[in-house]
Amino acid sequence: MVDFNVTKIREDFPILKRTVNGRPLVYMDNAATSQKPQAVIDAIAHYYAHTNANIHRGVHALSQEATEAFENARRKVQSFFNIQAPEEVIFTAGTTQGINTVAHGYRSILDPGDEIIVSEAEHHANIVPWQMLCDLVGTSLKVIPMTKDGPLDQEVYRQLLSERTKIVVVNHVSNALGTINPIKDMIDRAHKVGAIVLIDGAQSSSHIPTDLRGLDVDFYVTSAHKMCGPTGVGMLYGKKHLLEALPPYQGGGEMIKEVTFDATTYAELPHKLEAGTPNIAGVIAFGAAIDYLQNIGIAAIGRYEHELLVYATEALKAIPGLTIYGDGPDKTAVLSFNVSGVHPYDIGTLLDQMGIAVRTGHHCAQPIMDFYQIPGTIRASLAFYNTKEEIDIFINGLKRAASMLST
Ligand code: C6P
Repeated sequence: MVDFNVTKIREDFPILKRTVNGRPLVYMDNAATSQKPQAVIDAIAHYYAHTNANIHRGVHALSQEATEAFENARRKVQSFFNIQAPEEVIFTAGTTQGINTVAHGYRSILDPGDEIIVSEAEHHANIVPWQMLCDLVGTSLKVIPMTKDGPLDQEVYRQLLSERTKIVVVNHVSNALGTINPIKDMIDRAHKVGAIVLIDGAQSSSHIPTDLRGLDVDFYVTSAHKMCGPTGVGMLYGKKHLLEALPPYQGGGEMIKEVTFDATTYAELPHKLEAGTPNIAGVIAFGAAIDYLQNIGIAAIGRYEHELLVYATEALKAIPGLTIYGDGPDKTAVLSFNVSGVHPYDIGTLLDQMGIAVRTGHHCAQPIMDFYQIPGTIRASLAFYNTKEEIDIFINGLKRAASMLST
């Protein structure tokens, strides 16, 4: 194994000490949400115990301290993703809200006949908002198909791109399969026809170093809770001129310059797109999560998780009747599979009785399931605090579950 002190890292996560159904917890549902280190839990408690006040509003000390902590988190996100200016970081409730903010804004920017390209391997959060936009505006959705082991068909992508293409939306990593898309190349190609690109980074931002300036991407969205941060917080990055042109998704407090009954003018970025009181404690804890991840290093995390992936893949392939979906060469540590003749839900339930947490079903990515003509899969998604020993427990548990269900 690479030099990675997983024993020490595990001590940072209180939940990993608990038992489930009388067994030590083996948590392999990290693509759904990651666990939280003590530093993140402490950041939330510290905020409410010492700093709680509304931000950007008060002259009093608490409000100023809370504002400073909140804006400090924005600078941490900016630096983590190599973003040019702090006002290009918009705090949201998560990836879903980030995508909806952009899709809603483009209602008044696109024209009927314009085209939006999505991929067949998207999470529903990166399909439905664009369908809603198309229904309203009369734009059409073009779909990049998948190939057998998960990668998108880049040849078809090239053919779909034209001067009618206005937006390309694609994930960096598929949540259901773990497939890593060649986003730099896809962004460059889209730019050649004058289209803008939104990348869904929900499944990549804590596994792959992400340099948004280097990628030259137009919009990028992710969720804090996939990055050891709290739920209900996320970030939308946009190039400044694109965010400035984007009509606000929500109206309300703090996003205005002046309100009269004749007309309202909007505040400068980022406030224009952050209506209402935000999740202040959550954003501050997102900053703590970024500090935590940066301290370990995303590149080191990626290398360690890749070793876990190789180890687990080899063990899974030795199980008779087991099919792995998305077994391509470029992937994160997500293992999506089925055991012949057994329903994924039944396996998931038996694994849970052994203290092993995996996700079963369509993973909010039904087009991927349709592609493979299956109702769902069992998905084990690993993180940097998982171990080879846990993989052994999972594989043994899986073999037991499969034999119990097939007799
Ligand atoms: N995927 C999973 O188990 P939110 O819920 O807004 O934080 O993230 C939505 C989302 C968008 N895009 C991708 C690629 C995602 O993986 C997710 C969330 C979880 O796969 C929960 S459905």
